[in-house]
Amino acid sequence: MGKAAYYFVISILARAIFCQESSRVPPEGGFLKREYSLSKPYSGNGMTIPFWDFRDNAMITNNFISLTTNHQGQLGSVWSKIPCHLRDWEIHMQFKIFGGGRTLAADGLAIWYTYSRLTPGPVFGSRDEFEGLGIFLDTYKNGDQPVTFPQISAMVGNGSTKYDHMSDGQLNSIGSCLGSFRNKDYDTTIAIRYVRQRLTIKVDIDGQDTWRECIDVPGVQLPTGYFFGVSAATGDLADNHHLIGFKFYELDITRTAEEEAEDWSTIKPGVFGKPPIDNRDDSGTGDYRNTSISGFKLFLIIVCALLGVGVCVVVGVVVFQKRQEQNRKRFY
Ligand SMILES: *[C@@H]1O[C@H](CO)[C@@H](O)[C@H](O)[C@H]1NC(C)=O
Ligand SMILES: [Ca+2]
Repeated sequence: MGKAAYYFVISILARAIFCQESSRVPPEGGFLKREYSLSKPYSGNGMTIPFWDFRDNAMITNNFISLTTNHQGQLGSVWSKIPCHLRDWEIHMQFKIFGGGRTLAADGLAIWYTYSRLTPGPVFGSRDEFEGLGIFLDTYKNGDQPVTFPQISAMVGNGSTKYDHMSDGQLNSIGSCLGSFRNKDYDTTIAIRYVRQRLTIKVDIDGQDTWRECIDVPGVQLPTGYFFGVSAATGDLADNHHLIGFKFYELDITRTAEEEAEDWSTIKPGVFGKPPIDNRDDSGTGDYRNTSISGFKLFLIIVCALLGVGVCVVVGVVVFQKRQEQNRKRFY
């Protein structure tokens, strides 16, 4: 068996034993919705993409959507045409951000779920004072926080709060983590899960094919009826910002009849009892700090490990017995 195949098998076994979720599979109970998704090939029918609009420097090629190229002062965006009326969803977005600068690059990419769409502006190529959710893959450190970059952060805007460039969004952030997603020669993917008003952001940026948690915030209020968008911008420094795929999954969540009857289209975007959650590692070692493992997760991991060991023991016993039987047969 080749080395690569060997590692592949080991990684599958490790995932099975520790119950890790592969980043390549759809979320459990997820149903892909084409009207909010983007997948290659893109240029099958000329310069349009079904269900999406794009503008400014955004360019469609066969295998990706280029939001900006590695040139100064660019911005580009794509926006879903149909407002989303689903309450629970998960998005897996595959992207590629790369350029000549090893560490110096700008500005980054944003993923939006907002009231307005197709409005260019200063926040990663899109408008400020937005209403809804913005998730920022920020590659340039404007502020002087003692941390390394790139950074992933999230903000819920109410239509009048501004994105604070001087603190790289920290002022109004609901969570952030560090993650080096630039200049990778493997796939980089981000997952955004919104279930029962809990926002969870996970990333697969290490080429491991597994998710790592970045942000997890309960009480995030987002109305239905907003639009999805992805935008990017360059400044004095530049980078290529490529969107490879955007898979939107509707999640089937059981609710009481009462909950079903609630009107979610009129909710004001905001976060309950918002303590800004800082998920970064300020000591600067490594570029990523996973959230500490919760008691329940630890319990699950132990159960899974025990199950894995149990399976091995059972297989071992069966093999041993078979051997014994064969030996016995040989002796008679
Ligand atoms: C939005 O939030 C800011 C800061 O919390 C507040 O000052 C402002 O009045 C809010 N605006 C709206 C329209 O709710
Ligand atoms: Ca920045």
